[in-house]
Amino acid sequence: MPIAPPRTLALLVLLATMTAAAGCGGGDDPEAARSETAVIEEERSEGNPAATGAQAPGPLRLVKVGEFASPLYVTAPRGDRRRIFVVEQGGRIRIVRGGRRVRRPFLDVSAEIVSGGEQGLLGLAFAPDYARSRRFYVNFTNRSGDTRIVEYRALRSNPDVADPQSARVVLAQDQPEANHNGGQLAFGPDRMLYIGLGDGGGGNDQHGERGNGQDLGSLLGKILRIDPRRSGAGAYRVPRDNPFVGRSGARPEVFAYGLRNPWRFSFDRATGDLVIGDVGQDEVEEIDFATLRRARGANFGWRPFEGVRPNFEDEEAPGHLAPVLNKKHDDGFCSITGGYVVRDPALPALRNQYVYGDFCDGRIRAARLRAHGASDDRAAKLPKVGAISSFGEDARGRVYVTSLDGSVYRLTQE
Ligand SMILES: [Ca+2]
Repeated sequence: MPIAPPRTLALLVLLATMTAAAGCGGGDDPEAARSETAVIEEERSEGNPAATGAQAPGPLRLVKVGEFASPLYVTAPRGDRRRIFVVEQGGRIRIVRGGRRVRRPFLDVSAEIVSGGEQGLLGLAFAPDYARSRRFYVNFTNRSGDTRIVEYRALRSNPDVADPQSARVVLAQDQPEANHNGGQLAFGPDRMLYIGLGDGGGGNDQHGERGNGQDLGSLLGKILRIDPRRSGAGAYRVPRDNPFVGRSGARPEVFAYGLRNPWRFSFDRATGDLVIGDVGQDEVEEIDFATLRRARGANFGWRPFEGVRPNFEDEEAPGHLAPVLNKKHDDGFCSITGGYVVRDPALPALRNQYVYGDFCDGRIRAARLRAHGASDDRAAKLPKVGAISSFGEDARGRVYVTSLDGSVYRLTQE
């Protein structure tokens, strides 16, 4: 790895190499996922047990889902209540169905990527119409270390297997350094694909005239918004209502800017609000929060600001939004891992709160987020998890946490 600034996700490299590949469980289940319509009805029928007169919920717990090789994400297609998909940094996506891992990986791109440190298979998102189209998207660093967003389709004949022949590169972005690749992919409530890209790496956003974060002409240091479907000769479409469409010198794909390394971001499944965990440099880790409307075209401040700390005294970040949470390295934080606003009715102790973590701190934290700040920020009453690499949500809104050491847990309260 070339220049690795201290205390970033570069820490992952050590752990990644230490993590042995996990053994395989059996238990393939021939039953396919149920239809989206049936699922939504079922979901509505599940109330909060406390509100429906059931027994008061017990303490929060972590239930182990399984052991994986450097897991760093969990997600599921909309409406698929039976399966979760676990992303392994080395290039495999594993399915867990009904608590059991499906033996064969859903996808294996390990031969096409470079992995370790902040590189590897970093993100996965299923298209909103996945049940019909079987389209999904991955974000990885290819063998040259450059970012690729690639579309695949699951086999029509087997919903547990992706068709390697269906690969189609949607977006390519060169990476000047091995670190700060971003990695998150997520479809927003508007059914558009949002892509997180770091500032290009090195220290102090050193590439470009004034760095990349504040440069609207670069895709680096941004969250992008595209419709990833092919359009004529184009590999994707730029939505006409993107904030910088038509602005001279700006890339029309840009949705929000001024980001250092937005490793994980999410949309609140109830409100559509955008929450970003932007990894800090030497002093401050930050959580950014905005309604989707406010986030459109927003400047999140990097590199002039690291959290609320001025990083370049002579530079400005016009109109930038300050983070709602600033976590200092002096307090044991080193690399923030953005999470989810919990909407799982079976988690009353955390419901409507944002759960997140930090790679070094190791505690699962919770806070209530509002546009101008956060409250009740605290460590949740849960065991510590080493090397928190990500959080995830399944189709029911159940929340997961992944440790780069191998474990994947689901948060429960029973
Ligand atoms: Ca910021």
